[in-house]
Amino acid sequence: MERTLVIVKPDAVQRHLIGRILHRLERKGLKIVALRMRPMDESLARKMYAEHQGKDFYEPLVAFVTAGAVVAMVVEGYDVISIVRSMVGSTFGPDAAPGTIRGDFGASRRYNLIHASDSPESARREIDLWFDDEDILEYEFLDDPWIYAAVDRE
Ligand code: 3AN
Repeated sequence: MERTLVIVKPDAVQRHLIGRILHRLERKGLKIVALRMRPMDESLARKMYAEHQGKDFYEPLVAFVTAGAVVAMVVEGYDVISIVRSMVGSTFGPDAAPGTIRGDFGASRRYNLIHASDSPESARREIDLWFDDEDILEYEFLDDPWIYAAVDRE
């Protein structure tokens, strides 16, 4: 079982898309195991995007993600990192395939609605930045046995 960090970014919060994004994750069968709304303060933003420091878009990126409230969550499931990345789509809406979150809701090359961890290492690092261990819940869905077959759990 894997976990990933998802952030509904300030543009998506302002555009009333929190519910629609949560709904897509839920109807896919993924489990939200931690959820909080908060501002992304500057030091957290700089830690999140440390790998992009020095690039021309780094300062505008920090300004964008710190511009308003965000919703951060830990999402759990088998292969969840790659499943959520494929649901999110390419980095910017104009290139993202229809059917993906960015493809369906975004038209900007800066405001891109959502973040999702891109690897198990990033997921661990990013989840630790946003949540304490005791904020992450463990629970079962009654329909878990119908979301994943035995082969999915290997
Ligand atoms: P993704 O979110 O698709 O994984 P990354 O990890 O390459 O994208 O980049 C992290 C964030 O940096 C993106 N979500 C986006 O907001 C921003 N970013 C990446 N490339 C650019 C760019 N060329 N111009 C502006 N912002 C960018």
